[in-house]
Amino acid sequence: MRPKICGGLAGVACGGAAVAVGHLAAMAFAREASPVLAVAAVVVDATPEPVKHFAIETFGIYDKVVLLAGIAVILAGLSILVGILALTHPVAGPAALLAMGVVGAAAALSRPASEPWWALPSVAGTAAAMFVFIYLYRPAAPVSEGGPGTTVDRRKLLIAGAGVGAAGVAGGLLSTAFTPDGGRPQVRLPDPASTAADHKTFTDPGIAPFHTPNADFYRVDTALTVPRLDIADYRLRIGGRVDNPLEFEYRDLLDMRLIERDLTLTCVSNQVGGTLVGNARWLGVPLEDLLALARPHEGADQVVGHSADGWTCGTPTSVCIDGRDAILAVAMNGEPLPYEHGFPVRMIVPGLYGYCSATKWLVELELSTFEDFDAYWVRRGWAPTAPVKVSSRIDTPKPLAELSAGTRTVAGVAWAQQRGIRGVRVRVDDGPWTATELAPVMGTDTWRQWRWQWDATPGRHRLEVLAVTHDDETQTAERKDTFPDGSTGRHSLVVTVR
Ligand SMILES: Nc1nc2c(c(=O)[nH]1)N[C@H]1C(S)=C(S)[C@@H](COP(=O)(O)O)O[C@H]1N2
Ligand SMILES: [Mo]
Repeated sequence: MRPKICGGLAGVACGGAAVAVGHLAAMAFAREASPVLAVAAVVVDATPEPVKHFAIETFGIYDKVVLLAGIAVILAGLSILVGILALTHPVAGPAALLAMGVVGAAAALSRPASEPWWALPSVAGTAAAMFVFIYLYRPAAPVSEGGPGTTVDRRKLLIAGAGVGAAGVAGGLLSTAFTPDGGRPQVRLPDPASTAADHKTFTDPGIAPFHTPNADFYRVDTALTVPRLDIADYRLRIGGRVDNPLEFEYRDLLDMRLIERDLTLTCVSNQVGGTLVGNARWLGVPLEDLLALARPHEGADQVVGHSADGWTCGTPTSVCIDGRDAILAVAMNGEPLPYEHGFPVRMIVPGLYGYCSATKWLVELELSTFEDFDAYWVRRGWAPTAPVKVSSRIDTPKPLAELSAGTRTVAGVAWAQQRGIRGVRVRVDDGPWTATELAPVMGTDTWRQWRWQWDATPGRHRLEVLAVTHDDETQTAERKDTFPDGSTGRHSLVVTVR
């Protein structure tokens, strides 16, 4: 093997040791203290809004995987360069490793929930990498190149490679095996004081089911690792501008009046025809009950939700107490909240997009004002609050599908939380609008399934849908981007009939 290749590989072994050992050490305390995850979290928070917007729209739910893969590629590239450089300038190795350690520690310490000892995993990673460096790099025989240089022994490179690989695998296995369950398997859900009515729903193939199964429910958040809170030491604080600050344990919340409701949650980043929307049956404590106990001050017009990972969300106090089913949810579709969807407690407010209403892993409600506090996405230019816009989607047929001529089902869902869907219309090739059949849904806060039997004739056809709300808003055709308060425009697609 050529010396430079050896140098590059040795660099990767040192960088890999730093990452693997740093991550492994973090497993013992707090996963968020892992140097790679902390750096990635800092990148997420520091990314300019247009880039983040692009990432969510391009990679959707895979945005985090793409980010971590990007960081891995950059790290590997730098490690190779430093590894080669260290052959002629040995001091470059320890200097780069030290810099890596400082960056990792600083990133971990900068996280909102950090503790001073969150620097330790980075220190451990750097120490391990230094050890690998000293093991691998030996001063070269003076005859070889002239100046002071180093060489890397191939046999040691193999040993170090195997060692780092094993540490990496062990870290991976350990982090899976030691992921705490937070007591979720032991949760027994109480019966609700009142439950949403059951009604007939459409089950035509291809249409979104009325209740989105938890496993299929979209996930949007800034968390690189899903927080795992433990119900044993869970506390919900209600404070800020209130007469009566409160603290609840998880059990206290389950003992309060619980209501169960079908509510459709929508992301402001959902594009026309997009999938960042889902409907679930949520069980939770009415927010008005909690706020009545805490007694907000006059003028405290914003409820700030704080997540365990430091994310924040601002909701108008008025919508939390205006009689709508705004809740702190503890269960989703009959199960304790899944970890990804905010276990043990999250907020759900019908009618507002998730970024300004749906804090997951909720640990504090702080009564504040819109004047005093900008929540996470508001600081990045999104609207201080945003009601969900009327939307409709064609689920079947799929875009560019090939169908045979005859009677074909065109179907999908439409939503306008808090106002409700009165009608859904479709048209073919800019022809006349036709009313569709609607599933019999009570209430205004869920999406409504619609379907229409189409007499499909051969050729290429464009299908288009629009919804009308109970308060008579007809969905506009005007296309508007999701930033800063949600998209508008009508979903349409082209199919070929044979
Ligand atoms: N803690 C926390 N809660 C959060 C977010 C987040 O990034 N962190 N994202 C919000 C956004 S933008 C949306 S659309 C909803 C999505 O909820 P879901 O992932 O359960 O579908 O959660 C909201 N709650
Ligand atoms: Mo969102």
